[in-house]
Amino acid sequence: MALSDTLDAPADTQPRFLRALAHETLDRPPIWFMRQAGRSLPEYRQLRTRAQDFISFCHDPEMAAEATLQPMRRFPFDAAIVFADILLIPGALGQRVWFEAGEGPRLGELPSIESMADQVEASTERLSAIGETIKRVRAALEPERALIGFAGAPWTVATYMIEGRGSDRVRARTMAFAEPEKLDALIAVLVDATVRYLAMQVKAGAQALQLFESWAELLPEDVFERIVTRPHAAIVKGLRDLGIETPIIGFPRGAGSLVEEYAAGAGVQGVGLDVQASAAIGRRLQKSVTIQGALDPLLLRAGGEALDRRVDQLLEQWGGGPYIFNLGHGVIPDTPIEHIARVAHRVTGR
Ligand code: 1CP
Repeated sequence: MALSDTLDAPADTQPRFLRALAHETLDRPPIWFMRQAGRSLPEYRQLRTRAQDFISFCHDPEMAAEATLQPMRRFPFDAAIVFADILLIPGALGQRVWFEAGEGPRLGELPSIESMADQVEASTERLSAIGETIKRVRAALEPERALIGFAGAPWTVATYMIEGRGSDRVRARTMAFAEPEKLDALIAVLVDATVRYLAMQVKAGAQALQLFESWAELLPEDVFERIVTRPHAAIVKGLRDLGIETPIIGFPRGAGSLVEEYAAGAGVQGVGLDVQASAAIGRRLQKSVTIQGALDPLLLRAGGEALDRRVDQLLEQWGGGPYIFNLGHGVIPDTPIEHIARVAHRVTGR
């Protein structure tokens, strides 16, 4: 093929998912689900028994690539998300991280900011297995399906580092007021580590990136601006300064009406909406960004006619603009697989 053919290649040979992120309105939106890998799939639970623990699973490219691909074999999703976890960065910065069976993540004592700042460069090296996973998945995935890399957003990752576990985040939110300099310094280290980690993922083959800000709720406007919007903008700028033009989705879950300020300030191309986002707020955002969301995972689990009606409603209310069909949070572990397949079929016709 002549080079001119490549240059003239029509934009619609791009994966549907990337076209939507480039702010195109399509005949049907692309679809993927947060937490689509693992959890609800029996083949995942089977694979999981082979790993010593969850963290080792994430650092094993063969197993992690398999877990990434499992939902792609079952469902007509337009994008895969690399199998990893937002808590790998704290581990790579020298904080102990482990998972208590049946309970969730646990983190050891928070290292000093200085010691973590010293380990930023090494942290990316310690996460190189995730790059290897990305290479394997990209080689195995059909070209019309995109591969998403991700990281936890600094504030959300900081909440786990400060609290030592999943929690109501009262200590972390108190720190935002009582020790703002300390929290800002921790977030600055995380911004730096995250830029390098995401750049490594892009180099390995990630075609889009998502920042999971799972705990953007309950923050006053000025604090939200300081610890959510600004660090996201710093990550976007850090990547752009490295010459990386990969589209980025920010998902500030629980931001409520502040999602509009977020979309205006973070510099992201896509904004993930949670289950509470109104049709109107989504339509306003679509003028400047691609929106993603926002089916309730509980409704996905419940199924039935109410699920079909809500899928149709989402397609109707947002399908006329740049839109990626997704959940408003992750797939719940005991969600019937038939419900996932049913929604994917309703959206894609496949
Ligand atoms: O034993 C197991 O199988 C562990 C379950 C599990 C899985 C499959 C955890 C533990 N993490 C993951 C993978 C994971 N985590 C992915 C992979 C790709 C996919 O989406 O399919 C992703 C994107 C994440 C991101 C993640 N981890 C978030 C952000 C999204 C969200 O759900 O809000 C968060 C908050 C975590 C922390 C975490 N990891 C695991 C658990 C149980 C938790 C939540 C802890 C809590 O309740 O606070």
